[in-house]
Amino acid sequence: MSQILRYCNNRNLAVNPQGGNTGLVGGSVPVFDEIIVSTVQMNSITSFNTNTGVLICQTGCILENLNNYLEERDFIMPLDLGSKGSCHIGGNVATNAGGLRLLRYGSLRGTVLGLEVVLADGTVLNCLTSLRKDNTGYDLKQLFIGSEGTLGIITAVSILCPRKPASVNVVLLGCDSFDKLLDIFKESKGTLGEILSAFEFMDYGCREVVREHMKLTNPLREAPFYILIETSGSNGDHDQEKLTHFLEKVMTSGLVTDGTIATEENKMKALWALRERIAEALARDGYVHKYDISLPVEKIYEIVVDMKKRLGERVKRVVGYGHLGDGNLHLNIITEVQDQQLLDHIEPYLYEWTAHYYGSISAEHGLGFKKKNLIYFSKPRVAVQIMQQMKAILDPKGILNPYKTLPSSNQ
Ligand code: 2HG
Ligand code: ZN
Repeated sequence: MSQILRYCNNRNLAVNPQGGNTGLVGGSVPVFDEIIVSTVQMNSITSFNTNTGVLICQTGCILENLNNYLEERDFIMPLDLGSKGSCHIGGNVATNAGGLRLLRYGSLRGTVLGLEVVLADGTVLNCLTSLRKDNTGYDLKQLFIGSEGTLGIITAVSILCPRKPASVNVVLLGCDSFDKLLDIFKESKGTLGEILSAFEFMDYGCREVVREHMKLTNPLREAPFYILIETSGSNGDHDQEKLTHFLEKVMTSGLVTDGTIATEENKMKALWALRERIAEALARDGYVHKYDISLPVEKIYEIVVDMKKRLGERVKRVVGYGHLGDGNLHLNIITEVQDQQLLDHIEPYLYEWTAHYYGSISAEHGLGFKKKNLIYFSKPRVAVQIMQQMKAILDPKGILNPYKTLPSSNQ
């Protein structure tokens, strides 16, 4: 990697780092004539320490393979994504991907302990430590987490992995209003406490698309909202007691209309599929406008209702789902064909709305090529200027993933 970058830098050749190519904002695909530098062959595991749970591996390891490797040793990866079967750990880190376990294990900014990165001129920056604590100077690895390959190419990752939970339960609940959904969330935080490992939500439209395009049936009665709750703990009896207490509370108080619980692997997978396969189902439904925003949690469904009203019959479907526990909404708007007039009706209105409530216009997917000019909706000019200065220091010739993440100079 070092030799490739040195060569390209000397000859002013632009490069596009590419992992599993599962990104959703065009960060991993070339725009003009960039050379694709694929990390697919850098896929070996360097070491795993069973005392500390620290895994060190190369950038091109597939997330699911890492998780399988760890499960055999009674550990798991601290992140889980719908695209786990093809995404690479290096791409996950470069995107600062969030996913389904963030609620429990936190973001990669906390779990990544070290990185090895090749800089634009081929210099190898070795910060591949395994320390939990290290306050010697600036934490440079943080610069590369979420930088989408614009400041350097990540070649190896050291990451802190949790123990595989001995007991896992998945619950699917139906509920008839978003306010009640928020009450259930509050209740789950209080009653389930530290065993809560996911709190995902989806609206009725999501149920329809997974049934239509994935042939997956939701076992619950029809309801405007569904909640998928996962608990993970080290003691089955203890978890069961907490879960029963929680379910009793939400059932008797009328917050929940219907529910089902799974403890057996296949049934848990089937419930997870109803949530994990929404994006895939939507892709088969028509032309998809994807939005990935974070907002104060009580606001996140208001924009879906608003958009439904605003767009009316002009669209095929407006759906809302996502990582409620992290205040992260995936708003997807589906039309039969691409329609510029409709897009003008959605944007910048949606981004202005998000900025008004101090939200982020990209919660976990990054800015890539498609959203780079929207950065000012979520960051002040001074912050963007500092980012541009950092880019100029680390990549003075601008060869690394150009046209991505930072706004075009005329913005
Ligand atoms: C998910 O949570 C992914 O399923 C994809 O982040 C979201 O495609 C989307 O809108
Ligand atoms: Zn997501």
